[in-house]
Order: sequence, then C-alpha cells, then structure tokens
Amino acid sequence: MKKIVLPAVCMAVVFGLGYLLKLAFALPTTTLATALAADAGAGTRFELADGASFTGRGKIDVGGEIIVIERIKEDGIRVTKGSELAARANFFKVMERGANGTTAKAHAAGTSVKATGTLFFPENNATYGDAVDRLFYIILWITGIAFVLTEGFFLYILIAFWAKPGQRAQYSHGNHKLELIWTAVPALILVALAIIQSGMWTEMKMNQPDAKAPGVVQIQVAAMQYNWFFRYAGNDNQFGTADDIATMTMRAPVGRKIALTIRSRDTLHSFFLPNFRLKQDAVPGLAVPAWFEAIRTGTYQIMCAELCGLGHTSMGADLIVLPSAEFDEWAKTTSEESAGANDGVDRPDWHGQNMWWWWDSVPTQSGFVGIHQPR
Ligand SMILES: [Cu+2]
Repeated sequence: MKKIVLPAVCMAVVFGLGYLLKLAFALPTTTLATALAADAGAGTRFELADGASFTGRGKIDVGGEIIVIERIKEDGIRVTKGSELAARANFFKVMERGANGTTAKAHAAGTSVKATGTLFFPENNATYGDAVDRLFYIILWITGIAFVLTEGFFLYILIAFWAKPGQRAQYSHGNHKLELIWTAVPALILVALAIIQSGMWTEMKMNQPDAKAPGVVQIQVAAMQYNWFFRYAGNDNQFGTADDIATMTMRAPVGRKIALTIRSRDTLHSFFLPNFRLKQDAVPGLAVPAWFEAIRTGTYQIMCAELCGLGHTSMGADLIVLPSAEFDEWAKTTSEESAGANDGVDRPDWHGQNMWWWWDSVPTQSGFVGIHQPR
C-alpha cells in the first residue's frame, strides 16, 4: 500500500504546483463597450472595451439564454450560428447575462466579456489560429503528462531511497528493454504529430494566397534594425511606383487574405503576430511569403521574435485591422497623398529610408516555396 501512496503523493505535489502557476497567471476579463441596434436583423455591432469589434446580423439575446448571431461575411467573419459564439474557444464569451430575454441594447453594454486568450495565448484573430492552438494543446497535454510522471517519479526516488546509515549505494548498468521503450514511444508520438499537423502546415505555409486574386492585399515587409517597414502597391497596384504607400504601422482589412513578402535588410529578424499565430523569420537574401486573414477588427501587436541586437526588445509596430471598406478608403487616400508627395517619381523612399538599392540587389524569389512575388 505504502508503495502506491508515496508515488501518488509525489505526482500530486508536482501537478498541484503546476495548477497554482496557472491560477497565478489567470487572464483579465474585458468588457463589451457598446452593442448598437436593438435586436434581430439590424446589423448589430459589438465593440469591446479593448478596441476590438465585430458586426453581427440576427439576434443577440444577452438577457436570455442563447445568443443567435450570424456574422456578416463582408466583415470577415464566417457565417455561423451564434450559439457557437460561446462554444468556440477563440471567439469571446458573454459571461454575465441579464435577468430576462430582452434586447442586446438593453443588456449588452457593460456586459463582462471574457477574453478567450488563455494562460499561454492572447486572443486568436486568424482564420487558421484555432488549428495552431489545438496542436499546441495536444503537445502540451502529451508533454504535461510526461512531465508529471517523470518529475513525480523523480521525487519518489528521492524520498524512497534516501540515504540510511549503514546502507550502501547500488550501481546499475541500465536496462536495454526500458531504454528501447522510452526511445521508441517518443519517436512514434513525433511521427503521429507530424501527420496530424500536416494539413495545417499546408494551409499556413504552402497554400499562399494568389496575390493577384480580387480582395487579396499585398504588403511588402522589410525588417531593419530595429524597425518594421511596410509597403503597399497603391492605387496602380504596382510596387515601386510613386503612389506606393510606405508606412510603419500596418493596416489590413478584416476578412480578406493578406499576402506578405518578408525580407530583412541586415540580420535575422522574425515577424511575429501573436494574435494571429503567425511567426516567420525574416532572412537576409530571401523574400519569404506569409499570409493571414483576420476575423476581427482591432489593434494588435507586431513584434520581432528573433534576438537581432541591442534594440531587439523595442522592435515592434502596430497592426490595425479595419473594416474592409474603411481599409480601402484609407489605401486610396494615402496612395493619392503618396503620389503627390513623391512628385510622381518612381522608386520613392520607404518612410525616409532609401531601400531600393537593397531591394533590387537580392532575389525576390522565395527560398522555400518557390512562388514568384512581383517587385
Ligand atoms: Cu529584430
């Protein structure tokens, strides 16, 4: 009996410590700031206190039980039943509800909305983000169970075989059968994981959006110690012309594919959008494609995730996800302003940086998927 109690206690201790850690890092809750329009049909718009928003069509019955929303496709959110709103992990949940089934307007504002970020992740805002998170949790469970078992066993060994006076230590040469098992099992798990995630990898890395397809927004991303530079083709849809938009804040429309070409002018950087589960190295000499599609508007962080020098920690920018029409308006106006400011001269500077000698000097063809990116 004692043989079981001690290992069990040891494992419980390890597990308990892990759980305490999880509690210590619990996430805050955000608030539904406004919900416009009363009820059914009217294109209810929801805004969260942290600046995110989405537009729903159909009913939201915050005071009652079920929220029924059809998300409007033009706003970038797949049309789904609203009952999924609470069920789907990476959208938000309405946690507190009014007393009876009245309208959204009456009850929604001020409603506590739990951010669906977790201990490990901020809220997801990418169409493929759920899949990434699912893979993470599968791996976390596997490694978590292995961690508790091995650390618990370690603790048990420490206590059970504590030095006693007059007792000599034993020497062991190991056990071939055991070693074979604990090598083969992880190898099999790795192979299984590789198979499970291959579809997701294909979607994220191989199926790059067709940059010329309608609705797709192309953005050239240049990393340079210690800033991110972004460039849009502008109204003529042609890079390298006077009406290019050069900016250090990235803007993107919700619900449309954003095709990025990421390059570095000096050293290794890594273009990281935590909310979009997108992390892609910027490699000198390569033009690396990446893409995402936002499911919600709002302002999000862009970071550098590769130690690139003394200023690495401050190498960040904002990504502002706008409603589609608002983005188009911004792009049109800003492109016209650029054309004016550049006096119609092609190959304009990038936000005060003369990038063209460099941009033209290295190949713009991707090193790992072999797709051509227009200059
Ligand atoms: Cu960097």
